[in-house]
Amino acid sequence: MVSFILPTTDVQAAEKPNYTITTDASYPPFDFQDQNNRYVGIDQDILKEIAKREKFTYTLKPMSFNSAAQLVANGQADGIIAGMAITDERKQVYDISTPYYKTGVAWIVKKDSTITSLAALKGQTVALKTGTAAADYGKSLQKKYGFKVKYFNDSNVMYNDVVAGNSVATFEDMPVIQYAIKNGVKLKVMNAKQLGNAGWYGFAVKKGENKALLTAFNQGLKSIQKDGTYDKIVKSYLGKSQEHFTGKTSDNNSVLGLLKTNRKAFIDGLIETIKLTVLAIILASIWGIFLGILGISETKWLRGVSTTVIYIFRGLPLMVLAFFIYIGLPTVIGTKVPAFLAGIITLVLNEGAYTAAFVRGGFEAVEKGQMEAARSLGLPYGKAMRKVIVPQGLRIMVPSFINQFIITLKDTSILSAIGLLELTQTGTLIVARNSQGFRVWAIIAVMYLIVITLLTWLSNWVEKKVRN
Ligand code: ASN
Repeated sequence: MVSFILPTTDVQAAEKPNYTITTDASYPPFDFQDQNNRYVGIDQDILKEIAKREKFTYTLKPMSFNSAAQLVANGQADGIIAGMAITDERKQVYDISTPYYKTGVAWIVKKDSTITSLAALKGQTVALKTGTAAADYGKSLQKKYGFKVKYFNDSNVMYNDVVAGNSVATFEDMPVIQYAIKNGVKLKVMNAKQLGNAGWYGFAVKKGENKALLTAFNQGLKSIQKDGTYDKIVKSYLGKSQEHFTGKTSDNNSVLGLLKTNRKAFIDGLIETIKLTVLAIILASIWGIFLGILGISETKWLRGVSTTVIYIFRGLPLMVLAFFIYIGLPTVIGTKVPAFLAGIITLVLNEGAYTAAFVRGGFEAVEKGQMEAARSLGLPYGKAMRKVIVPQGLRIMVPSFINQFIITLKDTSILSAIGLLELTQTGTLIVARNSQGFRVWAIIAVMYLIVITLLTWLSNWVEKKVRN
C-alpha cells in the first residue's frame, strides 16, 4: 500500500523559541554596556553562547536589578541573569539553574576611611542596593551594629555615595566590588577573608514555569564548562585584558574624548528621549484637550469624569505610575506591556491630566458672556464652542502648553527607572563604566538644555502663528 503520509521532520523544523531575559543594567564584570552600546560581561557572554548552542533566541531587557527580578517573579519576563545569588528565599520564588559563579558578601568602606570594625558603623549611614542579597545581609547586621541604611538602585551610584562620604560603608558581592576596586573605584573591602553568606550565582526563571529554558541553560552551561569556553569567557574579563572592557586605558576622559567614545550611546539616548517627548507631547495634548473640554461640558457627570481623571493622574507621582503600568498591570491583565509603550502611557496620563487642568481653566477664563452671546446669535452649543470659545481659549493657553512641553521632556528622564535607554539612563550606564560622573552628567545636562532651547524656540514660533 502506498502511504500518503509525508515525512514530517523537515516540515517541523521548529522555530527557535524567543525568550525575554532581564538583566542588571550595570553590574560589571557580569553585566554592563560596552562603548558600542552592546551588553557584555561574564553573564552576557555565557548566555549568548548557551543560546547559540541550545538553539534559542532572546530579547534582553536591562534595568535595575530589583525591577529585573520583579519582572521574572511576576511572569512578565522568562528569565533573569544578573549576578544573582542563589538564596533560600529566592528558591521559593524562582527555579534556579546550576550554580555558575562563586560569590559572597563583602562590607566596604572608603579607601582612606579610619573605620576598622562593623561596630564603628553605629549611628552612621550605610548604602545598600534595593532587592539584593547583599542588602539583605547588610540589613541582618543593622540591629546589632546600629547603623542607618539608605537604598540605591544602581551599584555604581551606591559606590559613589560612599566615595563622596555621604554614606560610610556599603555591602556588595565580592567579585563585583573587587572588579570595581581594581578599576579605580576608591573603596576597600574589610572582610575579604570572611565573606558573608558565601554562595553562588545562578540563572533564574519563575517557579514552575519555563522549564524548557532552564533545562536549556543547564545543558548549555555544562557544555561550555566542559570544553573550556566558560573559563575563557571568565578570563577575558578578569584576566589581563580587562582594561579593554572597562575602557580605563582606552578611554580619553576629556569632554571631547568622552563625546567621541560614547557618541553612539549619546545619540541613541537623545533619539529615544526625543521620540518619547514628541509622541507624549502630541498624545497628551490631544488627550488633555479632550479631557479639558469634557470639564466644561454642560453635562454634570461628564464634568465629574474629567475632574476625577485629572485628580487621579495629577496626584500620582510619575514613577509610581510608570511602575504600576510596567510592573503591576501586566500581572492583572495577563499580557506584557513593552517598556516604551508603558513609558508613553505613563507620560500621556500624567502630562494629559496637567494639560486638561489648564485647558479647562483656559476655557473657563473665556468670558461666560461670550458663550451666551454666541448662543443668542443662534449658534448651537457645538458650533459656539468651535467658533468662539475654543479659538479664544487656546490663545490663552499657549504659554501653559509650552511650559507643559518642557516639563514633558524633563519627565522622560524618570522613565529610566523602567529601563528605557533614554538620555538619563544612557548617562547612568556610561558613568557605571568609566566613573566620570562630573563630565558625563555635564554633557547630559547640556544636551537636555539644547533640546529644551530648541523646543522653546519652536513653541514660541508656533505661538506667534497662533496669535496672529
Ligand atoms: N548580586 C545581587 C544579588 O544577588 C544582584 C545584583 O545586584 N545584580 O542580589
